[in-house]
Amino acid sequence: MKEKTALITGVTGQDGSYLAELLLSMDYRVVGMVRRTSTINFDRLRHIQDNIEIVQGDLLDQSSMMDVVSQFQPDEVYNLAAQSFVPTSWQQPVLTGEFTALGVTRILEAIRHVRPSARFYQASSSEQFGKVVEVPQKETTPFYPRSPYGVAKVYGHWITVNYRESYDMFAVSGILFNHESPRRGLEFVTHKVTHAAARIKLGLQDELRVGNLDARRDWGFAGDYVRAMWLMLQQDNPDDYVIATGETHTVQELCEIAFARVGLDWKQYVVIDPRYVRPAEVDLLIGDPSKARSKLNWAPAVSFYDLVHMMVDSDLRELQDEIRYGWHQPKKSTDVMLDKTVTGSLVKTEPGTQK
Ligand code: NAP
Ligand code: G4F
Repeated sequence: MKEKTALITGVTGQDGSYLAELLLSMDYRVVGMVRRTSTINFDRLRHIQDNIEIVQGDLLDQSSMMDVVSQFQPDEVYNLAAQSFVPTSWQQPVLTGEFTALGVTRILEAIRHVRPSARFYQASSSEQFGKVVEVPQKETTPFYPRSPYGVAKVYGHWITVNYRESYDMFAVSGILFNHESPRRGLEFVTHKVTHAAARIKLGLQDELRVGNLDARRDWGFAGDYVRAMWLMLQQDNPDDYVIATGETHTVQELCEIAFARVGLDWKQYVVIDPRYVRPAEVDLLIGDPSKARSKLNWAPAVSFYDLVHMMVDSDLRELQDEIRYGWHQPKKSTDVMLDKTVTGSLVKTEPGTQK
């Protein structure tokens, strides 16, 4: 008999898979909530799929949330499910609000009515800081979101605080800065760049089209960040924490390191494509993780440089396997597929001259 049961929404995502691994290693009973899809999307869970229990549910559907919580009576609930890609939030702002904002209230309501003793983790985001009013950003920095996604996450954050204060629930928000891994979706800039560098090295692609090379992010490794989620639920009192490395890097630096890893000069391959420039940009994110360091005893183990190398190496290995085993169409990202439909002029970058 396992001592604790954890319910993870968004278990098929990047963080869900790392968190499930971590909890299994600590002998939890792990229940993953998945929504119905027309094809199976358990790629990130393949190595642990026999050790977790899967249940169907959807953040859009209140009764499914109630049923899942009632059936499994979890001790800990990690709400990682969301529409998590910022550009999509301008194309689908209402759906983003339904998943990423109201979805949080639905799961909090399910816990309040069915299992009020469960400890709840909400996946808040550094996107909430948006057009930053303080550098570095910490727990007390005011929010100024810059996308429908950021706005939805601010709602999710405050509804979590509100349920904690209104109903005395153990509900916390982790304000996590960008975290990446070889399991990151291919549309996010880190994986887009490392995958393209590997594809170009192998002759599968000629160029990489990106948006704003000057944007700065505080990038860490997802495996380190899920440990912080778990630590937040083990404290005596519920509280919110910034999780970050405390370092910031530009998208251009990301390109330099990734292409250098495969022996290429990024300037020869990277093209600025206005289609990837956002209607409102978050220019600079850098977190101050002091509170997490002192109260949770948490610190990241993987540096930005090692993270980029880890991702490039993994992409190269995977693509080489795909070629070796005769998959004549190695994996392409959505962006590479979409690039075919681009119209309008494209500008080759000159370092330092991009917008
Ligand atoms: P991800 O890879 O995009 O995973 C999102 C997960 O949510 C997937 O499992 C997805 O299921 C699920 N989902 C989406 N809509 C759903 C719905 N209506 N009902 C049930 N499940 C649904 O995201 P991630 O990078 O792991 O991030 C995890 C969470 O942390 C997200 O809430 C994200 O917004 C937040 N966050 C991420 C970062 C970061 O840098 N990674 C930073 C701060 C906060 P499918 O597989 O079916 O699509
Ligand atoms: O990798 P990104 O798409 O991540 P973004 O927008 O920072 O959001 C991620 O981190 C958040 C935490 O801060 C999460 F809450 C959220 O769910 C998600 O995981 O873009 C990073 C930066 C942006 O400034 C973007 O404008 O890279 C810039 N960028 C430049 N060219 C690009 C591209 N981003 C993408 N996705 N694709 C490009 O071609």
